[in-house]
Formats: sequence, structure tokens, C-alpha cells
Amino acid sequence: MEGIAILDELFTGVQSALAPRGPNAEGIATLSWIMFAGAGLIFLLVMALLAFALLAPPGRRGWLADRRMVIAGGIVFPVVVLSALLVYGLALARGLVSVPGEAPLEIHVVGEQFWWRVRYEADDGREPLVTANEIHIPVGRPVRFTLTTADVIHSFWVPSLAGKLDMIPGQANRLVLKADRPGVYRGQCAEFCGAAHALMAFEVVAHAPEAFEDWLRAERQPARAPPTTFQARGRDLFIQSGCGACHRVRGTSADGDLGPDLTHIGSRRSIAAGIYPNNRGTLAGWIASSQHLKPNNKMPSFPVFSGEDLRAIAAYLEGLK
Ligand code: HEC
Ligand SMILES: [Cu+2]
Repeated sequence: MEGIAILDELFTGVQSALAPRGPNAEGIATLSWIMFAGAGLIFLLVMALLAFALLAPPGRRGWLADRRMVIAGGIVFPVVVLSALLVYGLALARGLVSVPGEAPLEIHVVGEQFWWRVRYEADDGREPLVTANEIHIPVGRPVRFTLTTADVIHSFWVPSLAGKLDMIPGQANRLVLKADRPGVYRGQCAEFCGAAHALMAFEVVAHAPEAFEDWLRAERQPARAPPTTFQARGRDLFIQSGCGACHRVRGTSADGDLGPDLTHIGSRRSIAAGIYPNNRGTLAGWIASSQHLKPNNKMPSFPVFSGEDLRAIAAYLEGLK
């Protein structure tokens, strides 16, 4: 049963290159299958020849040692097969970076130890919209990512949608992808970037185009005022405790830039770069002991709050929809 569950995850999962959900990932998956099948066939052929060489009567296996066999099997065959693969691979790769037709949606993602800063470029001259750790895209429209890093090398990988591309200091890499159907696809940093590297994930949420526009419009709004006195107390604690030195909540005095933008943190599915589900409990736990939950991340734990204060801050953040 365990084995079946793993296979199922492999072919239908939210983070599997074998479960492609867009044309770019599909091209890569097809190439992998061709290589896998080809390698399998060649393996069988070599094993059959080996068995023949070992078991056939000596009089019948002399041709195996013939010089023409060595040239055909050792030079001609690999050159032909590998050249064909190279041509196919290069043609495929060209399709992965070009954007035919429609203007792509431009999203800039910055790798940070150990989270993702996400910026939507506005095409009407407005400021870009900044958020973190959850990337929303419309279905059916190409999206062009500009990938950079604020510190070390990270690697941006959403296996169901596209190949893997590194984020390299001093360089901007471009990745194009398209989602065929609405859904949530998981991504992961794929290059060791420090102690919490394995805890640096994210999600891509693909919406129908109108739903994406709605999301964008809502996300552009400043944070809403706390609706209850308990949440208002949470906001006051948030401001007084200096969270705003690192976090921005648009519409308040918190305008730090070191950590994720929290203006609409309540609407995100997970916290801490895709690691914990987003709810009042995990938010409170994160604030009190972020260093325990994600060792060596750049946010200090805040063990100073009483349980009640912690709940108030968490309720405030949860309400930032
Ligand atoms: C020294 C800078 C710093 C301070 C001060 C700070 N944070 Fe953070 N915070 C960060 C960083 C960096 C992250 C990203 C951690 C990661 O995922 O690697 C983060 C992540 C978070 C997250 C998760 C965000 C997300 O998108 O998943 C929340 C919630 C949060 N902080 C709340 C707070 C609160 C509340 C305070 C004040 C009590 C606070 N932070 C103070 C730097 C800071
Ligand atoms: Cu990383």
C-alpha cells in the first residue's frame, strides 16, 4: 500500500515532474520518458548480447569480436543516438524560453535565505505589487519569471510547471511557464542555500483569468483595519514590538523590508515559505519560536509575549486577508 501511495504521488502529486500541468513541464517530461525508454531498450540489448557472448556455443559467437561490431556498436551507434537526443533537446529548450504571441505576465522572484520575495510588475506605470512565498498566476497565459537572489545561489523549481532554474548573484535569469488548468502546484528551492534550505518551499496558485484579476485587485489594497478590539490590540503589539523593522504592512507604520510583506498574510495558504499551514496556532508558534520551527532563519524568536498577547498578534495577522 505504501508503495502504491508513493507511485500515486509521483504521477498525480503537486510537486512532481512526472505530473506535468503545463506545456513546458510536458516537454521536459516527454524528453525524460524518451530517455528512460531508450536507456531501457539499450540496456536490454546489451544484456542480451552479454548473455549470448557467455552462453552461445563458441563456434557461433565469433562475430561479436569482429572489428566491424566494435565500430558499429562502440562508435556509430552512440554518435547517432546521442546526436539525435541533442538535436531534440536543443529544439525543446528553445521552446522553453520563447513566448509566442501574447504578452506574458511579468513576475520577479527574489530568492532570500530562506523565503521568496515576489513582485508583480504593473504594466500601467504603478508601483509593483510585492508579496511573498505564494505566487498567483492566471491559467492559459504565459508567465515570464525574472529570477534573482538577494544573497546566495537558490534554485527556483516548480516541477509540475517548468524546469529548474538557478538564482545567481549578479545575474537575472528568465523562466517562462504556463499552467493549463487551475490548481495549486508546489515548488521548492533546489540548490543548497544554507541551514534552512530544505525548509524553503512555495506554492503556485493558478486561477481562471478573472479570478486572478480579482486576486490582484484585492492584493493591491492596503491592509484592512482590525475589526475587533482583540485584533486591534494585536496590531498595537505588532507595531510596538518592532516587527515593522523587518515587515511591511501597507497602510500602517510598519514598513520594513528585510522579511516578507505581511499586508495580506491572512490570505496565504501557508507560512514560513510553504512549511506550515496558515492558522492562528501556527502563526503564534512561529512568532514565539521561529528559530525552533526553522533553525537559523533570519527572524529571531520572540519568547517575550504572554500567551494572550501572542494570540492577539496572531489574530491580527490572521485577519489581514
Ligand atoms: C530581524 C527581522 C525580523 C523581525 C524583527 C521580525 N521578523 Fe518576522 N520574519 C523575518 C524573516 C526574515 C522572515 C522569513 C523567515 C523564513 O521563512 O525564512 C519572517 C517571517 C515572518 C512570518 C511568516 C511570513 C510568511 O510569509 O510566511 C510572520 C507571520 C512573521 N515573520 C511575523 C513577525 C512578527 C509578528 C514579528 C514581531 C513580533 C516579526 N515577524 C519580527 C524577519 C523578522
Ligand atoms: Cu534557497
